[in-house]
Amino acid sequence: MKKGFIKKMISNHYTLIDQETHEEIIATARGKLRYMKVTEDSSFSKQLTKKTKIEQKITTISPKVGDYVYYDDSEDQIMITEILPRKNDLARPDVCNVDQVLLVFSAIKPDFSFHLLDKFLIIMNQERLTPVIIISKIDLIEKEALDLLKIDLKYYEKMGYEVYYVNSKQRIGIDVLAHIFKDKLTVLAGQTGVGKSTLLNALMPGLDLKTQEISKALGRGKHTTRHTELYSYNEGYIVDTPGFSKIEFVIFHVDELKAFYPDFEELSSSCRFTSSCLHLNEPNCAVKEAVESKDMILSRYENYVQFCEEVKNQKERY
Ligand SMILES: Nc1nc2c(ncn2[C@@H]2O[C@H](COP(=O)(O)OP(=O)(O)OP(=O)(O)O)[C@@H](O)[C@H]2O)c(=O)[nH]1
Ligand SMILES: [Mg+2]
Ligand SMILES: [Zn+2]
Repeated sequence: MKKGFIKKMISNHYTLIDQETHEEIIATARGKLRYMKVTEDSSFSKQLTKKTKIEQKITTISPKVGDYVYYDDSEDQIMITEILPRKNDLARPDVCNVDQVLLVFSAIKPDFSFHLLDKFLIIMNQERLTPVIIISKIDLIEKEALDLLKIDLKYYEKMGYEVYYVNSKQRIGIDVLAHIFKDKLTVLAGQTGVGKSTLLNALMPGLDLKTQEISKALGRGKHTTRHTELYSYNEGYIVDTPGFSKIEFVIFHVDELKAFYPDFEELSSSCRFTSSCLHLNEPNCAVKEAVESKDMILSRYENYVQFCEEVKNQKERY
């Protein structure tokens, strides 16, 4: 049995990269294939209920971009015979076995949002995906405003997240990015118009992906990226993704939320109610103390409080 990696898919035709020869092969798949899930993790922006999670465990699946598969080339038509277990599986973009997600934000147009960053980081932690933070359009923002943004983002760097600043139009800050893609499958994610496709074009001149000129009235781009395809880059693969206008996490209980805050988790051993503290109204809470002493940026905490409210309100609707 030969092993391949799915780079591209058009209806039932799969472009495989043979894992030994690195040759491209076109294969098909017979209906849906059996496969065992390694974890219960599923998706990224797909709406999930607890019920669909359970159902997914027993259903058969079709191969998709990012899959490692076994294939049979003994007949005229090359067939995919088995899908290897996926380490993760995204719905949008429709890829699996993702190694890292580039969270792309523009410094301005649309404005950078800590609310969106914190929400994204919850989802990344929940799905056990590794994020890298990219701030684009640094040429469009006032220097003072950029400096302030950098100071606040230092908080995230201290948490261990990598933050890069780019001006994709003039290819500034692009070369230092190249190494992060090596041997990895990287997905670009971010609001529409933040400059994901422009960044890819800057990394891979000649790729010539469609981008949209900023709509003057809205100050943001229109939806321009539509399909899923892996691009080979620096011994890895990159997926451009259509931007979203809204993204939501799926969390059912307030007490689940704090687990996706590594900085809160680290402090919680110093809270009076060590494991049960929700860092909301409890006395002697180390998280609240960190906000007061300015060791934690205020927005980080305020967004958390707001997300707790959202989870509570969502629960009341069921
Ligand atoms: N000045 C400047 N403009 C940029 C930069 N990056 C992107 N842009 C502009 O921002 C607009 C939107 O960029 P796109 O690359 O199409 O954005 P996108 O994130 O791919 O958008 P969707 O595909 O809709 O999700 C375009 O007009 C780009 O030229 C940058 O670093 N500096
Ligand atoms: Mg795009
Ligand atoms: Zn606490």
